[in-house]
Amino acid sequence: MSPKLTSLVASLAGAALVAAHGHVSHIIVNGVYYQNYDPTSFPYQTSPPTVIGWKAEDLDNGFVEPNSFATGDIICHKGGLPGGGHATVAAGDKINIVWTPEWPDSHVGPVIDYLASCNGNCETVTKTALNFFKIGAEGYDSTTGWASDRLRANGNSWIVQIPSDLKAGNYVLRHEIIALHGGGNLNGAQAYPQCFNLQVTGSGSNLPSGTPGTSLYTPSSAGILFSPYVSPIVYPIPGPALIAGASSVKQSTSKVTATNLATVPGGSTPVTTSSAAAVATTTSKATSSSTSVKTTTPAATTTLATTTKAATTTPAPAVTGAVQTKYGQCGGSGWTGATACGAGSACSTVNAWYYQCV
Ligand SMILES: [Cu+2]
Repeated sequence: MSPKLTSLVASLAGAALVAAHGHVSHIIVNGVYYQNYDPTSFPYQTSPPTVIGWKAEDLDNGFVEPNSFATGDIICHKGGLPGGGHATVAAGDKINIVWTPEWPDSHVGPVIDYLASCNGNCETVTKTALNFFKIGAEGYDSTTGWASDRLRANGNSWIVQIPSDLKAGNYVLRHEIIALHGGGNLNGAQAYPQCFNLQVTGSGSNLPSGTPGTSLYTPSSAGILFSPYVSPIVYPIPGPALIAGASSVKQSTSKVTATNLATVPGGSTPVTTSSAAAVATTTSKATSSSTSVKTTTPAATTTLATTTKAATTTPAPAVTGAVQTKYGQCGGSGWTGATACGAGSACSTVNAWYYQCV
């Protein structure tokens, strides 16, 4: 191609490398809302809430690059550390995973879900000891497009189902979008892994074997080194095979009827707030007719947690006065984090969803 076109492509690729987009805001299990770790605001808080989501150092809502796929960062995002609590779900339950801010339509790619047994409490697990098995994977469909398109169309959220025959125990749910807009180049794909601690109940006995997070993908894996701009699109979803018996889940959204805090190991029943308050905190669309949301209220709604953290936590608004670091996000649709940039950088509009300190 001409030198001019080459430099245009190079600058577009450069923009794609720094433009980064999103994290999971919360999950909904049988109508109950659980807040996730917010990488863009919790680091600025002196005592952030205890949540089921793993702590991660993606202040810029960023991604893990393929050159890091053999490092611990790919397991549960950059600098990932276990969440301080967990949510309880039953085998067979569907979990609605809700992303924010709005996932950009340019960031096309697969949506993949894994579980890994913690062999004990997930809150204290060593992430490199986790072996992940794939319970859901969607890539490209010639009729409906990319899984990321379907996620966007589904209220920016995704439904995953816990296998109904899964052995009871503690598991890390690893949910991931891989954005392929730069995937035609080596190290151009972007992985956005998000992890949550779950206590799964039930009478099943299935515990599939798994793969360490650092062995899921390489920079040149089929489906990682992949251009989404070449027709026809025949996309191989990367990573290990789906477990036996995994079924595709019809996407839908979930209505929030209550909010729970994370349960800490050995802890008491978490606080359940009133339905009205819970509904006010979510942007989820109403339940579609195909969703089977149990209407039972979580047990012991009047029992307050005895931990002091539980008593003082509320979903945190953006910290006013927070200053974003260079190359971090400073605005865009849905953005609730810092809008000021530190000395030496200024907030620049990349697109409607993403302003960046440059
Ligand atoms: Cu991005």
